[in-house]
Amino acid sequence: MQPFTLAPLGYAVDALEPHFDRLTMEIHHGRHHRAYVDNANRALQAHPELQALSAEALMANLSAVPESIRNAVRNNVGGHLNHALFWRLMTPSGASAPSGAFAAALTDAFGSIDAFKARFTEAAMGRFGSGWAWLALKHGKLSVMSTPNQDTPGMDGYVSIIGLDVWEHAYYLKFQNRRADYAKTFWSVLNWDVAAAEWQAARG
Ligand code: MN3
Repeated sequence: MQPFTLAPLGYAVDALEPHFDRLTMEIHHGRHHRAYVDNANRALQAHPELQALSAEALMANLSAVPESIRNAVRNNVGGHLNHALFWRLMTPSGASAPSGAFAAALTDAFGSIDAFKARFTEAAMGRFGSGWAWLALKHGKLSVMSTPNQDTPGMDGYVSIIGLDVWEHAYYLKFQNRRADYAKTFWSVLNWDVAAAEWQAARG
């Protein structure tokens, strides 16, 4: 709940080396994510009536947020939510491939795990400019999508399961303009146990 706080990564900043580098993780978590948290709290400071709401609830009903702070909430509460999931998804040493019911659900929805990965990568590459690629769930159905900026799948009633940040700040230091290499490397750091747990939780 509010005020929003920046949770520690839960693992060392260099834990995802050699795939995702230490400096990018330091700056991305410690500065970019912190800025979303600070800006979200600042925007909501003068609106006690909104302070009982979770980040998810705010994003799901932005039209209830006063216009004067709506964009700040959209960008910064969205940024906070998206990044909080992203760090969790990359927790080191989990499963490197999906299994069980989650693997079956992915195969049902996309034909195969490889086909799912190809669709997800396509979403990451197809997002022009800054945004996110997603695996998301709505009414029990898995979909791949992308969102611009810090928009969340939750704005359209979806629950985020797997998200990949495709802002340049997420990859430029190590990969420069090579978003495709970055997106491919994501599969080396994704913890499929966490993704499966997100899917289970989203199914309720
Ligand atoms: Mn980011």
